[in-house]
Amino acid sequence: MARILITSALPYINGIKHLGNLVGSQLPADLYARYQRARGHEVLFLCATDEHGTPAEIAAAKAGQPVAEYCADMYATQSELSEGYRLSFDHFGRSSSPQNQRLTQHFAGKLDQAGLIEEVSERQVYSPTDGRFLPDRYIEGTCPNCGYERARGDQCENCTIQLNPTDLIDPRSALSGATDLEVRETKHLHLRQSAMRDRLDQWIDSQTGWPVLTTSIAKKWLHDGDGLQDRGITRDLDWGVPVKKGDQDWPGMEGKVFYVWFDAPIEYIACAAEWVDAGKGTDWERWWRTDKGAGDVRYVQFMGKDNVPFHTLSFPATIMGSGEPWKLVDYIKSFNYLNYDGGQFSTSQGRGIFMDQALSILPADYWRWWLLSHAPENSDSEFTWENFQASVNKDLADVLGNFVSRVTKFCRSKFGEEIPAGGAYGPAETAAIAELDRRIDAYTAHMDAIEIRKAAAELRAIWAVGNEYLQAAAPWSVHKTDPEAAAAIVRFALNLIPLYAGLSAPFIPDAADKLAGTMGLDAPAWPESAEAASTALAPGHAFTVPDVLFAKITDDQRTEWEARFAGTR
Ligand code: B3M
Ligand code: ZN
Repeated sequence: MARILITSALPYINGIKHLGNLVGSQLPADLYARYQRARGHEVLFLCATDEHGTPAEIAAAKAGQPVAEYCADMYATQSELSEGYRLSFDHFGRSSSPQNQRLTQHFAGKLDQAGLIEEVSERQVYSPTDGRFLPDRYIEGTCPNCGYERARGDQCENCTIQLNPTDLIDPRSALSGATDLEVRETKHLHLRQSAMRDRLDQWIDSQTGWPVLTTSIAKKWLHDGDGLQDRGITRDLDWGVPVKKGDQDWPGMEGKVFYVWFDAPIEYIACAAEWVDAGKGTDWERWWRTDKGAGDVRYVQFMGKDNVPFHTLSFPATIMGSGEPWKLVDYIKSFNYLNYDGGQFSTSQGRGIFMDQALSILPADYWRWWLLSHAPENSDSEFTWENFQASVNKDLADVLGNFVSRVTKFCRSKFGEEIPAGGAYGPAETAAIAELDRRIDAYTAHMDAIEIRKAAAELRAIWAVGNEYLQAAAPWSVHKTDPEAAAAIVRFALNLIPLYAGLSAPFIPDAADKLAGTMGLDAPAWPESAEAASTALAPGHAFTVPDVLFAKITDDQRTEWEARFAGTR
């Protein structure tokens, strides 16, 4: 039995995530966690909300709530949605937790002791009216390039030019409208990543089998231009982890917090501590400290491509730089983007379909199946309603659903609701078993390699074997002349249902539970082999005919949803 630590990139707190976010990290991480648990391995699967930074402050201000209250509410919403999609986190934590605060300050102290932190003086815009320094996007003014009056200190939304706050004409505070802004000197901490460049380079070179997408992004940041830059890890904000070295104050850093990208990955570790403090586990260091048992842990991370630099360079720099034996990631699975109907999903523009909306029209399995079987692994992929309808109707309803319905109903009508006896299996069953075993091997190999689309295609093919077998064996005709032979066919086909439940559970957990329940079993279980599965349910074993497993999506529904989700939220 192996031990596998799995983390998904932490969803940002500033609103409900769209399906592109879901398929880029949390959903594939869940697939992998469910699969590895099913194979009997010990898994710790962690995720959390990423709660600090300017976007959280802005979202709270928009909602008219204090930021802590906003985050607590949004955390509750996101937790509920995670459950709705059956994301099987062992713990869903919060980066604003006391555990993360302590660990973040601990890492900063260690990095400082190692000489990897530099205090740098910067000139920044200060607003006496607001009593604070203003981050770039809190400053508004007229764009020097196009004259747009609501340009932000980092960029003009109208003409897209990149700006510095001091470029703006008539700058004012976006918080209060105050115009008495001044430029003041302020100190910030920089992490000397450049000093760790060689170590990071060697570490990345020593990793074998990482996806090209992951390695190419990491290498680009290491070697392009001036190479790996030192980076500011503090901000002048109220909301965040206060800057301290361990539990000591940091002179000159009063009132400042760590940059959100400094504390967010540390939450992967803190989340394990939260898991223990919530009474769900007993020893988190066993997963995170190589000197305390984590030496044999395999750590796998899931994320969208935009997050790769932070996970291949910044977070490893924090870990290595601490000089302490924390566990480094072993494999990073990264994703391209999912587009929506000819454009991009956009949180800020409310474009696309969001997690709550999707669940309000169809059960989680429909979305899980489509998203995972179209995961943007090797290139961006696109959600269209037509494709979604076709894949739900074909794969789920026609192939899997129809097989189950046909065989259970036929059995009920001819032999009653129990596995019929009948004669021995013959060449048709032997051939089906051989094909299934070959395909199960391929499926398993793809799942081990986290090749999600290939795994989904193989699973679909495994379902199709049942359909094709049934079609060719035609128990409904055979029954007219040879009921014994028909009974054997039905016995074989019914035995495929628990096999399908076990293999499908990582993709479509609710349907898998239902299939297992239908066949009188407690839960889906990973099959030993198709051969063993084919005789697992003995004659006389009772089952029930399930009601519709997957309802087809009608053209009317498709058109209605297409229109409903075409605009902005
Ligand atoms: N919160 C992803 C994002 O919202 C970011 C991931 C943090 S992982 C430590 O874009
Ligand atoms: Zn402009």
